[in-house]
Amino acid sequence: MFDVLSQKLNDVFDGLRNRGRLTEKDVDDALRQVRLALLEADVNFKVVRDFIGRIRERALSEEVLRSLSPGQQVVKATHEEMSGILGGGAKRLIQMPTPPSVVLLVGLNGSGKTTTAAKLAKYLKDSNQLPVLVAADLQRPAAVKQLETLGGQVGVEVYSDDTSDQTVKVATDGVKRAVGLKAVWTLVDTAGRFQIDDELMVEIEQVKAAVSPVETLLVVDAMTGQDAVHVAEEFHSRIGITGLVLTKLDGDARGGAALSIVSVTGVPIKFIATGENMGALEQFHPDRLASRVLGMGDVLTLIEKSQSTFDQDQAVELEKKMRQATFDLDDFLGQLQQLKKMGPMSQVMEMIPGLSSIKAKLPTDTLGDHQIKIVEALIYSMTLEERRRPEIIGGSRRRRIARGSGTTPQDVNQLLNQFGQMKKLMRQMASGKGMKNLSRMLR
Ligand SMILES: Nc1nc2c(ncn2[C@@H]2O[C@H](COP(=O)(O)OP(=O)(O)OP(=O)(O)O)[C@@H](O)[C@H]2O)c(=O)[nH]1
Ligand SMILES: [Mg+2]
Repeated sequence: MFDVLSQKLNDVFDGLRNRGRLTEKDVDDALRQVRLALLEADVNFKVVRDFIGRIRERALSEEVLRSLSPGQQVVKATHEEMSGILGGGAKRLIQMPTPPSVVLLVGLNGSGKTTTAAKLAKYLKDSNQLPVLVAADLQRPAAVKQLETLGGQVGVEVYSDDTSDQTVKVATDGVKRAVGLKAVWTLVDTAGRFQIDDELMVEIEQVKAAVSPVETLLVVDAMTGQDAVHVAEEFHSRIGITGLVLTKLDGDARGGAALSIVSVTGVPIKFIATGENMGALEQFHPDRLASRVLGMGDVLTLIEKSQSTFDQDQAVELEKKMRQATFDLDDFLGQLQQLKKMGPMSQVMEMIPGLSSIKAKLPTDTLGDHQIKIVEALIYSMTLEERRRPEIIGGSRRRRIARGSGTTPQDVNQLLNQFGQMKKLMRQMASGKGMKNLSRMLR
């Protein structure tokens, strides 16, 4: 997410951080580069102008210039200002005192409404708030089927009515169904259009009047850059939206939409979507996104993701094995599979402080998904006995494993060596000498 922008800002700030003192010229040179990087990322020019102005003022204050680490202070000011233009604190979904709260999903064709509706259903269901999905897109013949399939995947009921061609009726019946099921949320998926047209707006207005949604979420494709900002302005002035969902931030979106849309429309981003799978929806936290863009990592989201994917009992069991140094290749395989569930490695790495800038410098796919696949293939080609006691793997077993996994005996060796080192480290950690060795390794 925002790779190019993030890389450029990191380069500018690395230059600043390393300086003991800053002059007005240093600040202006750095801000000129920040300004260019933002404009190249397709951020609205007015937003950039105000943003740079505010950072300049803060950076040139006595307080910053005379501090011990002026470079750090400028980075801090940039982080705060960036969180600010992204909307400040996180904005949760508004909920009605009497359920079900209705959420209407609107947006242009292909922006990701149907996918987002299903992801949101999963998100709410996972936090124990029963949702019902309503298939109110009667324009595209396959739309109802698509929502039913996705609803099936996430285990949420989908209300549809193939006898009706009245969007308003389907939506209101859907809400009734949710009442009957004592659901907490009703998520209404609506039809998209290729561009904003009157017919679309009138239909949404009618549905809105009929079901009184507490939230009208506009789903926008972040890849469309500045256009996304215009679309949001139009929708907002016509029907009034309460929140935004930015989708496809995993693609090569330059980030401009995210960084301009809140300032321009005054509507908060509530969720961001970073992939096609049903888990790829996050509540939006402006400060965390600013950290990611500025290469400071996003530890909080990483922890939340790992908490939702890692099984607590399994973690306790693993810790015991590590302490007793009985952790074997089979356990290792299990760990890798859990890690994979958190999303593509490139996204996971972005959230680790310091790694996002290293990532850009690594040859593609070191530590990546491809690497994990090779390790998996190697372990799958081993017998259970070999996974438990890798020391029995000699020359002929090594050749067999390499053949079975489409790798070379050297790859087998490499894995065994790395695993051996890892075990040694675990044993040392268990005996208390670990931290010293670990810090030596990391140096
Ligand atoms: N990479 C990526 N793809 C996404 C994301 N969200 C949606 N998509 C894909 O975008 C395409 C369109 O998504 P839909 O959910 O069908 O979009 P829609 O707005 O409902 O489309 P219409 O109903 O035709 O207007 C699908 O192929 C989705 O898988 C995302 O966050 N990342
Ligand atoms: Mg759709």
